[in-house]
Amino acid sequence: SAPAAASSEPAAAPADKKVTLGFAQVGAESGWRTANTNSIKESAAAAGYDLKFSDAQQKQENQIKAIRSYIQQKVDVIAFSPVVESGWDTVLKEAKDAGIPVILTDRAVDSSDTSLYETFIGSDFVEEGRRAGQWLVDKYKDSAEEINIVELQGTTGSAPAIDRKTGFEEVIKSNANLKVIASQTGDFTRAKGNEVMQSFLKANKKIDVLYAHNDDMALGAIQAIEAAGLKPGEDIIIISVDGVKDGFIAASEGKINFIVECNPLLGPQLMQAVQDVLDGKTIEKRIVTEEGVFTSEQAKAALPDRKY
Ligand code: GZL
Repeated sequence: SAPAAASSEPAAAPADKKVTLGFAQVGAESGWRTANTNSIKESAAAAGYDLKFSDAQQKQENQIKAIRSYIQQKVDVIAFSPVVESGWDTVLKEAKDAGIPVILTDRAVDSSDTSLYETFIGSDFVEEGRRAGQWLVDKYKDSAEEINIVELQGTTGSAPAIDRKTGFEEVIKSNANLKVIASQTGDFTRAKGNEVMQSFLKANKKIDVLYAHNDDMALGAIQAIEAAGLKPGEDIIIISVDGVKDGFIAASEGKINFIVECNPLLGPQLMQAVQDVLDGKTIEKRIVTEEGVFTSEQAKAALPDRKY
């Protein structure tokens, strides 16, 4: 019988294998996170990498599952933004044993074994907290009034929530009149920020300042403040962190008084780190992202140029 028709074409030489990057994202909880995800996806495409991407809906067990699936798929590099600081050693050891390098972006882990990851690319959240506190200390430096502060913390156990609180408290303790009278997590979301701010307003008759660990919680709190018949930015001074578009718009309207920028555009630095790791280069264990601060007036001026 005639042999099966062989392909007339010579077998194509396997295209040199594309770099595969497995990224386990925190979730889609905030405008910052959306901008961060977009930066990672665009940068991976620009680098010609095959990106495998997962959204953990802010649950650590989902991130761990995603990392395990990347190990099974034998990706070249794993990167992720740890939703909380603790509980990563086991899965990171599995990646190490599988010979897959890991890069941390955005948030840190508290592992004492720093051989479990190649580098951590992200902001200095303690410094962000200090910058928030310093603006408040400067604002009230000549005042003898007792200033009641309420704080909307980020996700419990996350590096930004822990560190932004630490940095803020470190600076405001220089003025005994600046008192944090209530502090609770709003989980970095607008809905929770609104809900917790409502409870703050019910429980405290005098609130002078809100310190929100991100713009989304500040924007949720603004809804609650306005629903209570108060003027955000006037009756209650608002300091926020991130600097996403909606945060800048609120600041340009005078509803947020001071924004500490937290840069989400980590994609380019991540892809460079991926390439350096694959090229066998040694890279800095810690890569700090550049970012600034903006008063309402500065936010208004900068708004047209903002990329996210
Ligand atoms: C900070 C990042 C935080 C943002 C929030 O680097 O981890 O998570 O400040 C986001 O908006 O939800």
